[in-house]
Amino acid sequence: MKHLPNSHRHTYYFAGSIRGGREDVARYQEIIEWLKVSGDVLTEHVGDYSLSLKGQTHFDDTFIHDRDLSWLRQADCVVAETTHTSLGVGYEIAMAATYQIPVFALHRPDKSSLSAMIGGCASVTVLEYDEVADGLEQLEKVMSERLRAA
Ligand code: 6IA
Repeated sequence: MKHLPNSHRHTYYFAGSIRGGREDVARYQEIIEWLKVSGDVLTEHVGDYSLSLKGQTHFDDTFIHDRDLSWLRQADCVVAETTHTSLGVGYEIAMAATYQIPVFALHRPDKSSLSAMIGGCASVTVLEYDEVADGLEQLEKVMSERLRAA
């Protein structure tokens, strides 16, 4: 698997389901590990197995919301795994569109249908995939075209 050139490190915001359900956490972790080679991932906890549905209870929701949005504003792009439906991920994608931050949505069409509000959003590039390696290959291609080196 190729990685983006290391000359410029990007800042990524990874979005994946938490309270929506943690079934895809292993996949989130693989994507995050790949992203970390070419940049900083502000939301590494999304791929953390130990962040269970009852996890991180020492932060209240207002804190989580405000912290995550301030991270989102710092990101060069959002990479979202959208297969497992999550209100929080949908909200993050909408906010990224508002801030004009590009969104790359990895989606497995054989598992779920992507909302038209995401698929039809001009800020979102949908990458349909099945195996993680294939998704990352598409991501690598589209990110090197779309993210300019500083
Ligand atoms: O609606 P969801 O929970 O599935 O939303 C998931 C998305 O919202 C992720 O992409 C995260 O960036 C963000 N998010 C939601 N909850 C949290 C969280 N703690 N910590 C960090 N980011 C979050 C939730 C704790 C809870 C499990 C008790």
